[in-house]
Amino acid sequence: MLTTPDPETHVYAKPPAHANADWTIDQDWRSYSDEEHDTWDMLFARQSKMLPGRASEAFLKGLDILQLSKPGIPDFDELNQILMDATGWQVVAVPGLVPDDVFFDHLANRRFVSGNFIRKMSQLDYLQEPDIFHDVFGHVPMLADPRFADYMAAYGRGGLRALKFGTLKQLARLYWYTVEFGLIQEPEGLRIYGAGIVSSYGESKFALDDESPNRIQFDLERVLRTEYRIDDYQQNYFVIPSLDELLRVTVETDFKPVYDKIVNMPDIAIAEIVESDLVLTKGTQKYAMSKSGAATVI
Ligand code: HBI
Ligand code: FE
Repeated sequence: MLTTPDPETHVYAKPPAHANADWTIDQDWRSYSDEEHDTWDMLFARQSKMLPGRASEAFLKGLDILQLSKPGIPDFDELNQILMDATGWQVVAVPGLVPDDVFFDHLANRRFVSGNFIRKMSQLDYLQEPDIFHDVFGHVPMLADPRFADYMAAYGRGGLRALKFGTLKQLARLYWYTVEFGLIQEPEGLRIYGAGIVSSYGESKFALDDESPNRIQFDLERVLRTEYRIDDYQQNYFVIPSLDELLRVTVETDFKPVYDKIVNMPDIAIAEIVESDLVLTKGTQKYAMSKSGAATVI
């Protein structure tokens, strides 16, 4: 029996002893220390200060509806009362990363899994596993939007299908380039909505303002073929024109024919631009090149 997570995937082989069969655990809100609540407050203050004018309207509205500006780590029981009323979603605590099928099953049933731990003050900017700040501050505000709420549930159903088709690698890229690192074109300008961006101090500036990354119009086939990096700021961001359009090209689309079409097409490298791209900003890739020194496609 595995008692430590898989070193590659960080996932346990089966639910830890204190977890339920569906991998959920009690949030145990009362056990957070003052220092842990302070860490949340510090991160919350730092992010919420810079988000007006940067984060999408849906995200800012979600923060407000869910009353996330109340001090301290949110209590899921309270949060869920509001979230349930808004979109039928709830947040459930898990000990860390859960297996793909478990993750998708929760999403398909409108349960968003969140780590119940918070990062240490000494690691405010980088951590390998999603903590409660990333999961709740980053992801949950968008789940208060009815359109995004439908998108995420559909993603869960799509994930279960992708496991059967053997196309998880392709589908995971959709999650990456929308739910985690998506940009949206709003009437007032480009905005961030991806949880990986809105919960990151550095990337919430970089994704909108830096000259390095490419910003490319979202296209489903293109995104499903595009590799991504998990270790640093993205070199590409994909821009959706609206949440309605995201629903139209995903929830209302059968992915099977798309998978069949792209299965024999090559993957697209991280910073590569392809012929069919509608490029909104051609990036310099200066940031990525300064870090690696290696040849990078520009
Ligand atoms: N588990 N807790 C948690 N959070 C995730 O975001 C997550 C996961 N398990 C699997 C998983 N994500 C992947 O399947 C998707 O990103 C594709
Ligand atoms: Fe995430």
